[in-house]
Amino acid sequence: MKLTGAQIFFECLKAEGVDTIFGFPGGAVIDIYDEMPKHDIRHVLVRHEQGAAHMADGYARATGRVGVCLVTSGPGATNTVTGIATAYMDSIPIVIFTGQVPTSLIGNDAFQEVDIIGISRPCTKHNYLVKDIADLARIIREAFYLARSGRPGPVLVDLPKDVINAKTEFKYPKKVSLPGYRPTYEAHLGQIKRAYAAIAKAKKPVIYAGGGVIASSCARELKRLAETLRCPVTTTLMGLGGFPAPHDLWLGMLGMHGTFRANMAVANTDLLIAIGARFDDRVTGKLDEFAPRAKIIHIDIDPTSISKNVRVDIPIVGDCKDALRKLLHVLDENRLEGLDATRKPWLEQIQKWKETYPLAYEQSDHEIKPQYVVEKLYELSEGKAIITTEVGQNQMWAAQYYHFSEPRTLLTSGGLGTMGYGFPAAIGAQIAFPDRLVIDIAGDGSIQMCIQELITAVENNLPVKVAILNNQYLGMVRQWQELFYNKHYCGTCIKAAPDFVKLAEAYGALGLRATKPSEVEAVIREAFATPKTVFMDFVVNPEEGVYPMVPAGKAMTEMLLV
Ligand SMILES: Cc1ncc(C[n+]2csc(CCOP(=O)(O)OP(=O)(O)O)c2C)c(N)n1
Repeated sequence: MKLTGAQIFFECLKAEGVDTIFGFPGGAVIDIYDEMPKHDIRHVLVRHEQGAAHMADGYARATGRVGVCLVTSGPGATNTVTGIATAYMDSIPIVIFTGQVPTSLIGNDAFQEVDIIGISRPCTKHNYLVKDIADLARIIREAFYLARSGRPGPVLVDLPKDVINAKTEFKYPKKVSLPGYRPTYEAHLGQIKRAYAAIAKAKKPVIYAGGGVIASSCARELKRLAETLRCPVTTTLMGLGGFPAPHDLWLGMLGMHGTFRANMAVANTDLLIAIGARFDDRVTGKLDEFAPRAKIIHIDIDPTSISKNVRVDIPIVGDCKDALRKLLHVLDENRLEGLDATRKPWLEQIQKWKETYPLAYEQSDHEIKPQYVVEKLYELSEGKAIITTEVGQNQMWAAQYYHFSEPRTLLTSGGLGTMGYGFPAAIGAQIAFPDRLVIDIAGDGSIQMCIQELITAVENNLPVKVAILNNQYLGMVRQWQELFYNKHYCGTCIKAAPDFVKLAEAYGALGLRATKPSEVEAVIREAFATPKTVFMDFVVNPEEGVYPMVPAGKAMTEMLLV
């Protein structure tokens, strides 16, 4: 029996095990929407297509599965671009379906026509324009395969209206054949042995882990490696949760707002073991002075990321989990004796750095410190929440003061740094895990960027909590202006703001406010106890800064500490 393109679309999604689509309709996809009620799939109607992309992304980060969104052509498609680029920079698997004008009108400046293939090319792992219904099932199969395999990423499929309405026999391809695309999963044993030899010689090793550890689900192997080697571990923002924060080998995050001891450890290490991390500038600072004394081992599934920013001595291309398992196997067979004694001076040095400059802030009893709010969120959620963040100071305080212990519990826009990401991502995560506590730690600027999704949360009865660290500034930019632009605060004061409590109420959510430190705990407790969407407006000290801070382009040892 022949099926329409719209029917085939749903059969393919079923074959891929998709249970949820985040979407927004329009003329170009109306036939897909017409077909939708006949299928057992949850559609979450967003209020802006950027929200759909971020929700699919949040769903993907929280679950490890592919997130899916569906939007119309033209403005529907362009509205997703920020969300696509966000997923691309952090290697998150999503598939974006966009409607397109009929193939006969492509290139005619037709109504709501846009070249989304051209627009999205630099920020997708791959994209497809389906020109013939005969290709539809194969392309959807490939799109999901590409999104989740190798280094994951967003894949866009553009669906012209005539293709959606055409008919053909449906057959879902069993296999994907993409000559030239063969991700290397298996780490080379010869390189693993070279890594072992370097490890055996090292006196001051450091493990630097990134988002690849989360993507390849190898947190357990990472912990075993650190413990076997008595080797301290730091992670990037994307790697938080990949190593348990309470662990005695934990250094904290490194980089621009990393801990003093993590940055000092990297500056002084003789062997840096990079695992699924990409040496981005927020981590390295001034490249010449990054880990200047270290041999570098780099494990990564993406060969193009090796020696891209920093010269690597021992490259290991492959899945992090496979590489770590092999390395652990070699270590089991060739035990390094006397490690406790060998590591002692190094671990003592690190302990000294920790004691000299611990992560700290000045407490106050009359104004709320944003760090205090994050600490309280951590304490009262017992560290068990899924945290999403917006971008800015709020994001860094969340990274510093919510001590992540499990993978996939921090969803944050690391690479692109997208304000407006956190709230829709929290919605995506809450849809995936209705019974978990999901909290968006937000700035008063960022929350306004996708605030329209409040009604999506309310409509779907999602108990998402939003903790707004309301400092009446675009705080992170204000901090740069304070430190590097002579306190010339231009364009960063956002005192003109909505009343977030009334706004929450207007949408049918609960709004709560705390203006004094003594009110913080009660607000959080009430929010957690309320099975609805809640906005918590914490009126915090407007002048608080995020420290430590390495000025952009400086060496990681040049930290400003207060
Ligand atoms: C979409 C977008 N626009 C601009 C920026 C630049 N930017 C980075 S942090 C920041 C300030 C964020 O302010 P707010 O959300 O209030 O958070 P705070 O830093 O005060 O915690 C800005 C404007 C960005 N990251 N994303």
